[in-house]
Amino acid sequence: MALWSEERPSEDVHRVLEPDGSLVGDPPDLDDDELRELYWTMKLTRAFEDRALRMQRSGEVSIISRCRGEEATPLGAAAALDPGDWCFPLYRQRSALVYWGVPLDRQLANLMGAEPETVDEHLPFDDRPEPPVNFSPGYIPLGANLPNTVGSALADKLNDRETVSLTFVGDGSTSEGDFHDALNFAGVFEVPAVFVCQNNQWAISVPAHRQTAAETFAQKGDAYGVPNERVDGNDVLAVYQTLKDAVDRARDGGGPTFVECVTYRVVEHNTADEPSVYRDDDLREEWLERDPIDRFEAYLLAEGVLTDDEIESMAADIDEEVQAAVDAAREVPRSEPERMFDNHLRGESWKESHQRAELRRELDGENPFTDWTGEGFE
Ligand SMILES: Cc1ncc(C[n+]2csc(CCOP(=O)(O)OP(=O)(O)O)c2C)c(N)n1
Ligand SMILES: [Mg+2]
Repeated sequence: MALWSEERPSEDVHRVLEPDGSLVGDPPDLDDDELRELYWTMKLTRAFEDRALRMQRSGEVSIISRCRGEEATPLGAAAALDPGDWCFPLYRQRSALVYWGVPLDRQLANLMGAEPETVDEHLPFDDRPEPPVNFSPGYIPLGANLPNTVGSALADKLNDRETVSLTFVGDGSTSEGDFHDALNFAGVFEVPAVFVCQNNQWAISVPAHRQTAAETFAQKGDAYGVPNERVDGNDVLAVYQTLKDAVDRARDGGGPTFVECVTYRVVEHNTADEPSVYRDDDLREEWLERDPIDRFEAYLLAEGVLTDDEIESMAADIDEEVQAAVDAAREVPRSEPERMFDNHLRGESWKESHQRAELRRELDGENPFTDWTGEGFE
């Protein structure tokens, strides 16, 4: 039987902090400022995403997939990178972007439907630094990022560059062919790539135990000769520690690593999803007790790295930063709704013509459901 039955998460993971914040392993070598930065990043990411969710509910943001409750995984992984490295995120790794300084206003303008060129024009990097890690745009087609990451790593290897390419894959996306192609190629050619499986135990409505009959996702690396690890994905110190080793090894010519970070999707898949339709809340309640921010906060307070007063003043600064991003993003013009039909395949299928006609009617103030004329539908 799979290790994570639907009922209980597996405990077979590398961990530095227990869910209550007590230390169970040797912590990584990070100074107080670095620890505070990790904490700040998780808090800022959560506040930003919660605000974006509210903006989605009021119609300003079209859709968002939050990493709420999973922040430690993308963050711990991204923090292991060095300036000049490459990161290929999906749609649920916001804490990685926040850590490396991808500006919140630009991220929000993107969620609000502004096109990249418009964002560049209205929120340029003129008087602020560009992120020192190279981020690809977020990938939506599942698995497509993985061969691209291997290509990036191979290019660096062939050019004798000491840069590392790091990417993410969801538990569900390990069922894509691209995942297997990428790990196989990475293993054979020993490229400097690091693959992080953000196992949040759900692929929309499909639970992990229906996704694979393997005992762990990590062991999939064995089939390709890729060293693999399994980590508590809600323990930012354990994630960082494991990924730092993997990134350092890749940089030193040691080849790729596959790391499974076990976490849980405590929220909806995205704002078009309603999880109560396909799962009950019992397990979610348990995972809320393992929250990555609460755990890290308890540790930092106990170690004297943070005080309650500092946490309070951070919260005020975070509110201000998020509000400033909202104000700036609201100034960026949205793209024309019909732009969504551009750059699709070659030409336009009848489905797209139909949808375009429907959209036009809606923009003209008609209700496409009740005022259907059949016009534009050949
Ligand atoms: C190739 C492809 N097939 C299907 C989809 C639709 N889709 C979007 S997210 C998703 C589930 C992905 O689950 P997982 O890989 O576990 O990532 P998570 O959303 O849980 O982070 C699906 C099926 C897609 N975006 N791309
Ligand atoms: Mg998943």
